[in-house]
Amino acid sequence: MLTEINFDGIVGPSHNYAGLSVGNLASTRNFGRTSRPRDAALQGLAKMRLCLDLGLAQGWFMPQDRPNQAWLGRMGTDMSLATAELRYAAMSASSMWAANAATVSPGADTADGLCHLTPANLVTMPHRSHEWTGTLAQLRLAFANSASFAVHEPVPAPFGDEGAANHMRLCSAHGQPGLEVFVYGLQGGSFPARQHRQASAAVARLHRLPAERTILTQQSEEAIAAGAFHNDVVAVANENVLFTHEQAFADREGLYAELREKLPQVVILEVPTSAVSLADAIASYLFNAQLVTRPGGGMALILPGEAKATPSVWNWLQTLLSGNGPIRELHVADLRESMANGGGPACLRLRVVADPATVDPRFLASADRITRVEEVVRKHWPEEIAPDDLARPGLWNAVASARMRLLDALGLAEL
Ligand code: SUG
Repeated sequence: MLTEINFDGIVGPSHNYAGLSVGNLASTRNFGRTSRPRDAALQGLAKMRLCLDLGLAQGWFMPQDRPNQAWLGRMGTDMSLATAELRYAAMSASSMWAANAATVSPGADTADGLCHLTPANLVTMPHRSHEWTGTLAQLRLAFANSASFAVHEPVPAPFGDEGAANHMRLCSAHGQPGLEVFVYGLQGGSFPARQHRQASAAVARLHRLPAERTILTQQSEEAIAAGAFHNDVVAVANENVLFTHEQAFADREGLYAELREKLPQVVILEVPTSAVSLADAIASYLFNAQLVTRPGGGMALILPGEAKATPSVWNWLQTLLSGNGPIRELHVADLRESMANGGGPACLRLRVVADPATVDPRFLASADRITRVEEVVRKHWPEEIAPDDLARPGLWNAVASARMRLLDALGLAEL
């Protein structure tokens, strides 16, 4: 049966705060803090359990091999000789943010009926630019069924592609044909615009999307300049609902009109700046909630604790619930370790509409399998990583072997 499966990145054992993402305010502000990889991974797993309890289908991706020695080797260096900058990049656990793993177009949208996946090249940020090889390897395993899936290579540099974080799908129901909206950036004040228009257009072509159901729209410059380094920090879509900040898009009226014309049943829930400023939206990650449809109908928002702690946001959400609209429930997840690097609930997951029976079962989660992963994490993930630890060979080895324990537990050692 076709269903939306959320694949979360399991937080890797090298999770740390190296301040690597310019334009991502949390990453910059928390540079130098001591991280808690074990807690980070357990928080992510607890969110997956919450999603299962809500009746949703849940999958996962494995942490990547860190430090990435092969990548350093291609630059003629290694962990002992590399500059701190390269060492940090080689140790990053950033593949946890699976919304940046790939762009996904379900078979209902594509000309050949296959579900197409293109790994994001993530070329704008050095620490993320070497994720795609590990991502492609996992996509090729998880979605090896060629009667259902087509897995592409990433769009070539220099056209930056950040994957599903800059892509939204609107439809009447997950299994029905949808409108695919690609959000690119042109400018962001002093911050980089990471999603290139050419990359969005290339993914739409690779995925064989019909032009009349594909929309390319620009993210507003103010949003990027205020710290919305991806569109999914200021907007999220699910089925026929677009939940967005007033200042998310450069041409909001034009976009809304096109959506209404092409999908008359669209519901646009716009949060005005007068109720929630861009600064509060970005600090709370209100729009980085997972907006999901419960199996019995009705939508729920899975929000980070920071949304509850931000009065303007929490007040606005109470008004939303009392209004009898499509969003009926709020659930709050503690993701503070990921949030401190700018990664909320929606960053941690990649949505794939597919029949779970067509996916490699090693990438599908259940309550029991989550328990097994928690055991590995409790035993092998470092409790803390301070910035100086990143230069310690003992940590490099501990991180690589912790990951192997996880892969062994899930029968994925071939990765
Ligand atoms: O690319 N943070 C990630 C957060 C990604 C969030 N994803 C979505 N919005 N979909 C990023 O900026 C910080 C790593 C560090 O600073 O060490 C980082 O990469």
